[in-house]
Amino acid sequence: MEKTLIILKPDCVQRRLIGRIVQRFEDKGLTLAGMKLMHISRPLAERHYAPHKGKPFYPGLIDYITAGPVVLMVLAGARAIDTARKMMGKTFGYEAEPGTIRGDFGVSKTFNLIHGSDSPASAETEIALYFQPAELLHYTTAAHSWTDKPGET
Ligand code: IDP
Ligand code: MG
Repeated sequence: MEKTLIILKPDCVQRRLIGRIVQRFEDKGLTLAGMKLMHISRPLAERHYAPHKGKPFYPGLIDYITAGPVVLMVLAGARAIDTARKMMGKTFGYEAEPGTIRGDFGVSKTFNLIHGSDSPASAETEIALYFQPAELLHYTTAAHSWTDKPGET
Protein backbone atom coordinates (compact mmCIF):
# COMPACT_ATOMS: atom_id res chain seq x y z
CA MET A 1 0.00 0.00 0.00
CA GLU A 2 1.37 3.44 -0.91
CA LYS A 3 2.29 5.74 1.97
CA THR A 4 2.58 9.52 2.21
CA LEU A 5 3.78 11.94 4.88
CA ILE A 6 1.28 14.57 5.93
CA ILE A 7 2.09 17.47 8.26
CA LEU A 8 -0.68 19.53 9.80
CA LYS A 9 1.34 22.73 10.05
CA PRO A 10 1.47 25.11 13.05
CA ASP A 11 -1.40 27.30 11.75
CA CYS A 12 -3.62 24.22 11.50
CA VAL A 13 -2.90 23.30 15.12
CA GLN A 14 -3.26 26.90 16.38
CA ARG A 15 -6.58 27.29 14.55
CA ARG A 16 -7.85 24.03 16.12
CA LEU A 17 -8.51 22.44 12.74
CA ILE A 18 -6.78 19.10 13.44
CA GLY A 19 -9.95 17.07 13.84
CA ARG A 20 -11.67 18.49 10.77
CA ILE A 21 -8.69 17.78 8.52
CA VAL A 22 -8.06 14.27 9.86
CA GLN A 23 -11.77 13.57 9.36
CA ARG A 24 -11.46 14.32 5.64
CA PHE A 25 -8.74 11.70 5.19
CA GLU A 26 -10.69 9.12 7.18
CA ASP A 27 -13.81 9.87 5.15
CA LYS A 28 -11.86 9.45 1.91
CA GLY A 29 -10.68 5.96 2.91
CA LEU A 30 -6.99 6.58 3.60
CA THR A 31 -5.71 4.77 6.69
CA LEU A 32 -3.50 6.17 9.45
CA ALA A 33 -0.28 4.16 9.68
CA GLY A 34 1.42 6.59 12.08
CA MET A 35 0.58 9.76 13.96
CA LYS A 36 2.31 12.05 16.47
CA LEU A 37 2.67 15.60 17.74
CA MET A 38 6.06 17.27 17.43
CA HIS A 39 7.60 20.71 17.65
CA ILE A 40 9.96 20.48 14.66
CA SER A 41 13.50 21.73 15.37
CA ARG A 42 15.24 24.09 12.97
CA PRO A 43 17.84 21.47 11.91
CA LEU A 44 15.07 18.98 11.11
CA ALA A 45 13.06 21.63 9.23
CA GLU A 46 16.17 22.45 7.20
CA ARG A 47 16.54 18.77 6.24
CA HIS A 48 12.87 18.52 5.32
CA TYR A 49 12.88 21.66 3.18
CA ALA A 50 16.41 21.23 1.76
CA PRO A 51 15.01 21.19 -1.82
CA HIS A 52 13.79 24.80 -1.26
CA LYS A 53 17.07 26.14 0.20
CA GLY A 54 18.07 29.36 -1.57
CA LYS A 55 14.53 30.33 -2.60
CA PRO A 56 13.29 33.73 -1.39
CA PHE A 57 10.59 32.20 0.81
CA TYR A 58 12.92 29.63 2.45
CA PRO A 59 13.80 31.58 5.66
CA GLY A 60 10.13 32.40 6.27
CA LEU A 61 9.19 28.77 5.59
CA ILE A 62 11.65 27.51 8.25
CA ASP A 63 10.30 30.10 10.75
CA TYR A 64 6.74 29.00 9.95
CA ILE A 65 7.14 25.23 10.25
CA THR A 66 9.11 25.59 13.52
CA ALA A 67 6.72 28.17 15.06
CA GLY A 68 4.70 25.65 17.11
CA PRO A 69 3.59 22.04 17.38
CA VAL A 70 2.56 20.12 14.27
CA VAL A 71 0.74 16.84 13.72
CA LEU A 72 2.70 14.30 11.70
CA MET A 73 0.79 11.54 9.96
CA VAL A 74 1.63 8.70 7.65
CA LEU A 75 -1.40 7.86 5.53
CA ALA A 76 -1.64 4.57 3.66
CA GLY A 77 -3.85 3.63 0.76
CA ALA A 78 -4.02 3.05 -2.98
CA ARG A 79 -2.52 6.15 -4.68
CA ALA A 80 -2.24 7.82 -1.26
CA ILE A 81 0.30 10.41 -2.44
CA ASP A 82 -1.72 11.87 -5.32
CA THR A 83 -5.02 11.50 -3.48
CA ALA A 84 -3.76 13.51 -0.50
CA ARG A 85 -2.25 16.18 -2.78
CA LYS A 86 -5.58 16.54 -4.58
CA MET A 87 -7.40 16.87 -1.28
CA MET A 88 -4.89 19.54 -0.14
CA GLY A 89 -5.33 21.69 -3.26
CA LYS A 90 -2.89 24.11 -4.86
CA THR A 91 -0.07 25.56 -2.74
CA PHE A 92 -1.50 29.07 -2.32
CA GLY A 93 -4.80 29.25 -0.48
CA TYR A 94 -6.22 31.87 -2.82
CA GLU A 95 -5.55 29.60 -5.84
CA ALA A 96 -6.72 26.34 -4.26
CA GLU A 97 -10.17 25.19 -5.37
CA PRO A 98 -13.08 25.31 -2.95
CA GLY A 99 -13.60 21.81 -1.57
CA THR A 100 -9.88 21.30 -1.02
CA ILE A 101 -8.29 21.76 2.40
CA ARG A 102 -6.26 24.81 1.39
CA GLY A 103 -9.15 26.12 -0.68
CA ASP A 104 -11.61 25.88 2.18
CA PHE A 105 -9.46 27.09 5.07
CA GLY A 106 -6.92 29.66 3.88
CA VAL A 107 -5.92 32.53 1.61
CA SER A 108 -2.18 32.79 2.37
CA LYS A 109 0.86 31.84 0.27
CA THR A 110 2.78 30.74 3.38
CA PHE A 111 0.20 29.72 5.98
CA ASN A 112 -1.38 26.93 3.95
CA LEU A 113 -2.18 24.48 6.75
CA ILE A 114 -0.79 21.24 5.41
CA HIS A 115 2.18 19.48 3.84
CA GLY A 116 1.95 16.32 1.77
CA SER A 117 4.72 14.37 0.01
CA ASP A 118 4.77 14.98 -3.74
CA SER A 119 6.30 11.71 -5.05
CA PRO A 120 7.16 8.17 -3.91
CA ALA A 121 10.81 9.21 -3.48
CA SER A 122 9.99 12.24 -1.33
CA ALA A 123 7.46 10.22 0.68
CA GLU A 124 10.12 7.65 1.53
CA THR A 125 12.67 10.33 2.51
CA GLU A 126 10.17 12.39 4.50
CA ILE A 127 8.63 9.45 6.38
CA ALA A 128 12.13 8.39 7.47
CA LEU A 129 12.82 11.91 8.81
CA TYR A 130 9.99 11.67 11.34
CA PHE A 131 9.13 8.01 11.96
CA GLN A 132 11.02 4.89 13.00
CA PRO A 133 9.83 1.83 11.05
CA ALA A 134 8.41 0.35 14.30
CA GLU A 135 6.18 3.42 14.74
CA LEU A 136 4.25 2.57 11.57
CA LEU A 137 1.41 0.08 11.95
CA HIS A 138 0.07 -2.06 9.15
CA TYR A 139 -3.47 -3.24 9.66
CA THR A 140 -6.79 -3.41 7.92
CA THR A 141 -9.99 -1.83 9.17
CA ALA A 142 -13.47 -3.28 9.01
CA ALA A 143 -14.28 -0.86 6.17
CA HIS A 144 -11.18 -1.77 4.18
CA SER A 145 -12.68 -4.52 2.05
CA TRP A 146 -15.31 -2.06 0.85
CA THR A 147 -13.05 0.96 0.27
CA ASP A 148 -10.15 -0.75 -1.57
CA LYS A 149 -11.29 -3.29 -4.14
CA PRO A 150 -8.79 -6.16 -4.19
CA GLY A 151 -6.98 -6.44 -7.52
CA GLU A 152 -8.22 -3.10 -8.84
CA THR A 153 -5.59 -1.22 -10.89
P1 IDP B 1 3.61 22.41 -1.58
O1 IDP B 1 3.56 22.54 -0.07
O2 IDP B 1 2.27 22.62 -2.21
O3 IDP B 1 4.31 21.16 -2.06
P2 IDP B 1 6.06 23.85 -2.26
O4 IDP B 1 6.27 24.60 -3.55
O5 IDP B 1 6.78 22.56 -2.07
O6 IDP B 1 4.48 23.66 -2.09
O7 IDP B 1 6.44 24.86 -1.07
C1 IDP B 1 6.62 24.40 0.25
C2 IDP B 1 5.94 25.37 1.19
O8 IDP B 1 6.62 26.63 1.13
C3 IDP B 1 4.49 25.73 0.83
O9 IDP B 1 3.58 24.79 1.30
C4 IDP B 1 4.32 27.09 1.48
O10 IDP B 1 4.11 26.97 2.90
C5 IDP B 1 5.70 27.71 1.26
N1 IDP B 1 5.77 28.50 0.03
C6 IDP B 1 5.88 28.04 -1.25
N2 IDP B 1 5.95 29.05 -2.14
C7 IDP B 1 5.90 30.19 -1.43
C8 IDP B 1 5.93 31.59 -1.77
O11 IDP B 1 6.03 31.97 -2.95
N3 IDP B 1 5.82 32.48 -0.75
C9 IDP B 1 5.72 32.09 0.56
N4 IDP B 1 5.70 30.79 0.94
C10 IDP B 1 5.78 29.85 -0.04
MG1 MG C 1 6.32 20.54 -1.85
